[in-house]
Amino acid sequence: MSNRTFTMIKPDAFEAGHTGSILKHIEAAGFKIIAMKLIRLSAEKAGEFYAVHKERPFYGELVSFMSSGPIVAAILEKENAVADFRALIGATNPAQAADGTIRKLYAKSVGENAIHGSDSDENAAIEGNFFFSAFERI
Ligand code: 3AN
Repeated sequence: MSNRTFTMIKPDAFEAGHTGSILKHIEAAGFKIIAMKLIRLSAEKAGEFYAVHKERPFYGELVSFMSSGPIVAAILEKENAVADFRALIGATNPAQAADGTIRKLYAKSVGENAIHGSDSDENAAIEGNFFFSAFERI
């Protein structure tokens, strides 16, 4: 069980002005912010981040969406962080997300789904390292 996960508030939620509400939701659930930055990914960087999905039919759409505007990237800390954060954000498809989850509240569609949460301890470490160097974390 690891105590850290990685998240991104995606371009749809940032553009709609939901960043503050989403961060409030995350902190209220007991997650501590360890690192955070507002950044815009190039298509190349977004493609690199989502390289595991390269063969999926939605890869091109995903890369172009994730580079379409600013995102907020952050490393979060809490006991059982990965699983608890996945529960907090809800299902990938907001139509299937449980009431009260971040995706149920703020996501528009399966593609533009407001927020990312790492799906394993291993990926949480890889994704956090993709965005942050050691001196950028508290
Ligand atoms: P999750 O983010 O819930 O772990 P994954 O890993 O299956 O979901 O997919 C990664 C990202 O790819 C999702 N957050 C979503 O933005 C996008 N995505 C997943 N499935 C689809 C789809 N059917 N059509 C368009 N985009 C999708």
